[in-house]
Amino acid sequence: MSSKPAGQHSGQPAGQHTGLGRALSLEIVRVTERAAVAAARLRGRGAEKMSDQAAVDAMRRELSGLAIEGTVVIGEGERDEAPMLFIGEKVGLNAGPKVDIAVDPLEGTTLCAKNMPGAIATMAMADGGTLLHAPDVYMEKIAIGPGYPAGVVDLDAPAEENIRRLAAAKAVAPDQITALILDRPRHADIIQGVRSTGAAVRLITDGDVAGVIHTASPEETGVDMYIGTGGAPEGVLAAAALRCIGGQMQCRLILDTDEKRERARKMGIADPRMIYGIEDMVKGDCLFAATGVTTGSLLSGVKFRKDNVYETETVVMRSVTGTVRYIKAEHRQLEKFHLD
Ligand code: VTB
Repeated sequence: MSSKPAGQHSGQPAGQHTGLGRALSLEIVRVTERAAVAAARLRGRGAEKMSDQAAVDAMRRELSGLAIEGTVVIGEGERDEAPMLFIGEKVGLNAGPKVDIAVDPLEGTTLCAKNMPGAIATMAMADGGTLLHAPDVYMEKIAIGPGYPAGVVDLDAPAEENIRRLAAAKAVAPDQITALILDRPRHADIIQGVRSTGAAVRLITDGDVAGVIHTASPEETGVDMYIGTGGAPEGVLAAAALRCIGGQMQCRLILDTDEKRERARKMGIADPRMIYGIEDMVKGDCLFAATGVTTGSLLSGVKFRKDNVYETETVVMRSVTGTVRYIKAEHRQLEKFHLD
């Protein structure tokens, strides 16, 4: 694992060794913007399924117009359970670079339904065949930001040990460290372990893609570590973001039944106990984008202004250069959103 964006290690001129041209980073911004606006229209309606569906439809419509030969590898589910953006679905104009696509059109459906902070529309795009095909199961995760020597934290070490190691590497006392954790009963031991060192816990109800991204800029977010078990698809998306901005991540799929192990095997996972680093989940160059649906600590949510202008905020990243852009957009041609 490295603490520098992967693309910067390649020694090749930016953008020349990958099908992921610069222009595509603006294209994927459009994709997450559309999904975010569609979902945001349904914020606070208690309508998880409807807002997710609206985001899926919008994302799919926009993806279908891109000059790519795309394959969804992280999507809404298996072909038989998801009519759209299912794993294996081909998207794009079937012209242009072969790419793998990971989508979470509405990450934090509950956050959107309850109009709570932190719902995002997100996707990653990578060179064809380079993204981990992860089944939709749980995944253990630990992530820290850039600038630390490799191996500071260890997925198999107790949480208290990881806090102490990170504090030592940061040259601060453990009580200066904050760990972000999904608020779930399954995390009681981790929360207790972190607090036993004097470190702080910040709890979130949903949204661990953004949670992991928080570790990349601890000065701004106040978050040094992400730890706990969340969805595997969200893990791959978060890994794509860290591949662009740096940091370390270790993950392991929870394949605790024969059925899950078999499903994983069919997706090409030979070792069910494997610990994945960022480069194991995202093997080549990638782009990552997320647009705020509800305002959170990473991004502002969609604003529907009185003067018929919609505002969005998107973060878009490229691994080739490690560039991170925050794009605030004002949309005036509203037909493009296909809202009723
Ligand atoms: C996380 C979180 C998601 O699912 O992955 C979580 O990032 C894990 O699942 O926003 P449980 O809710 O079953 O604990 C979400 O909360 C929803 O997809």
